Amino acid sequence: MLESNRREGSYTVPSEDLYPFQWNWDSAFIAVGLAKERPEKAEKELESLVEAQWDNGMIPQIIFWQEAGGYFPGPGEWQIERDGVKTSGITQPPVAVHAVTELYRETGEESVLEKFAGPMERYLEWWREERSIDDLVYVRHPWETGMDDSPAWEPVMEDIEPGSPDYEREDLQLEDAEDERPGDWDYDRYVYLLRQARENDWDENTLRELSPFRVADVLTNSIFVRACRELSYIHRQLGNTRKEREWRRKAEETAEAIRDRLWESELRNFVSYDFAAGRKLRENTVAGLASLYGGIPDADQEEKLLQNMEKNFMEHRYGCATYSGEEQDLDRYWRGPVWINTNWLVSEGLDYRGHETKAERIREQSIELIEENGFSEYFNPESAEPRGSDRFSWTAALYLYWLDESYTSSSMSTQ
Ligand code: 9WN
Repeated sequence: MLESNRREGSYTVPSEDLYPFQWNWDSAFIAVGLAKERPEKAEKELESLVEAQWDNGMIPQIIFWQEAGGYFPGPGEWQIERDGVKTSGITQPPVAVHAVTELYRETGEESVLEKFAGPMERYLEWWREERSIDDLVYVRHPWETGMDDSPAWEPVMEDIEPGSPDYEREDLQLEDAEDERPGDWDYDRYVYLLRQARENDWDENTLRELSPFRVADVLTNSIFVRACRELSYIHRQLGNTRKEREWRRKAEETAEAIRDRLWESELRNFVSYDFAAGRKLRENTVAGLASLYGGIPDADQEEKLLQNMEKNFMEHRYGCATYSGEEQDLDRYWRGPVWINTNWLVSEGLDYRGHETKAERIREQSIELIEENGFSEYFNPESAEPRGSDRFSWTAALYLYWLDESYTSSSMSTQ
């Protein structure tokens, strides 16, 4: 399946029917999954991501290498072409840095580190320079979080008056899309934010003041911290002691900001912060559990986070649900279903912090879900029924990662 989703021998589309281009964090998860068995393909996957990096260091969310129908918003809507490459004008969480170290650990090839150290450093610098406020990184579109219709974004989206933008969705052609995909209410606002940024030439200085969506997403921040740690590890391997220390310090600065400012004791979870309105977005989502992946929580927070996880996210037949709360809908996108990439982040995080049994349970449940129901985009946690696209690349790639019997957590080397 991964072979048939690969294009031009270099990158893999998330799925043929729904997402016919290259996506940023999808490629990173795919490279993680391919690193052991097909390292040369994992390397190509990352090379094509880096080839589309903007001059300012941003790696785009979508790269339109080839024309393809069936997806909105396509290149015509974004209207961006740089050095002959068409892309979207936003990014996604920087999982790619970890994919590089994963590939290095599997191959032992120092050339991998030499090739990617520069682009990954420029990417993380971009986050720090263009997208951070007081040590927290922020996103300016729900698509940048990867968890597009998370109930956490609702208060921010409610404050947006999108008018009646003219556009046509393409995703509704998928069977049952109305029950599974985000609604038109969300799409009107997605399009509004896209067009506002386009009208302002994607200028981060302007958008930092103007965009109504400026959110320190806890998932992106946790992944950013982990990425800084992985970059520090890259520098250590390359003998750059000064940079090794510098990136470890940067990781710690953001980790501390998350601990101090994003903890929500009533929920026993970390939450996101809305810079535009100056408020916490108090929803209990898997994004907060992924703080484990960044090694964020202090001992007390970690104990409470694990209690919350057991009670509210592992209560179904299959864990982890992506959301627990009033808006829960076990069939709809990021509002409850199990997703394999967030399961990977949480299980890696649990391993990282020494909770191997809990990590193993998530892996086993994920493998069972996939073996019984296919490589779906997401799954209903109770009925296990497949949802979304049914040939979804990161589901297959992370399955390969887990299947490998010699599986060992990669996380220890970065501590
Ligand atoms: C917008 C590609 C992407 C994932 C995201 C997932 C979904 C896109 C969409 O698909 O988002 O980026 O159109 O719904 O939410 O996490 O990267 O698989």
